[in-house]
Amino acid sequence: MRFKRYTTALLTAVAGAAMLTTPATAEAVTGPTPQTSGVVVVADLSECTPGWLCVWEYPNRQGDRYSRKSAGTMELGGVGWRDRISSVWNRRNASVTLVDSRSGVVPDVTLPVPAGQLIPDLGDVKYLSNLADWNNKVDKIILK
Ligand SMILES: [Ca+2]
Repeated sequence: MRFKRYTTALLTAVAGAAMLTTPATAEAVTGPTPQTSGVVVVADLSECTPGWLCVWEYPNRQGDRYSRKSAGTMELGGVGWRDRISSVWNRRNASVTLVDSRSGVVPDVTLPVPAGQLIPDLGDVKYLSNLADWNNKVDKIILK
């Protein structure tokens, strides 16, 4: 069983400027954003900046958050997020597709998430049958 780190929902950063302090080439942001000088404002990890896709390790936008803005494919295994996502908020202006990668000749299973959609709990979203759900299944996300 994988160890899940629980972080506080608080981080110290200038609200609204947190993403702006991230270099343009760094699309992924996990956990606390580096503190900017001078002002300390509480930002909430359960929030998601408009224009970004945000995912959380627990339902209802709790726990660690991972975010991305630009189009492309996020291979979650490389960043420690495979089979870990429980909550999704697509605040981009384009859809994303959650993918559970299957092996061999079994096709991947996908779940489209339209622009603007919040899924508080992937455990409430059926996976293939009524016997399973999407909680902790996502291996890859395709951002259009
Ligand atoms: Ca999976």
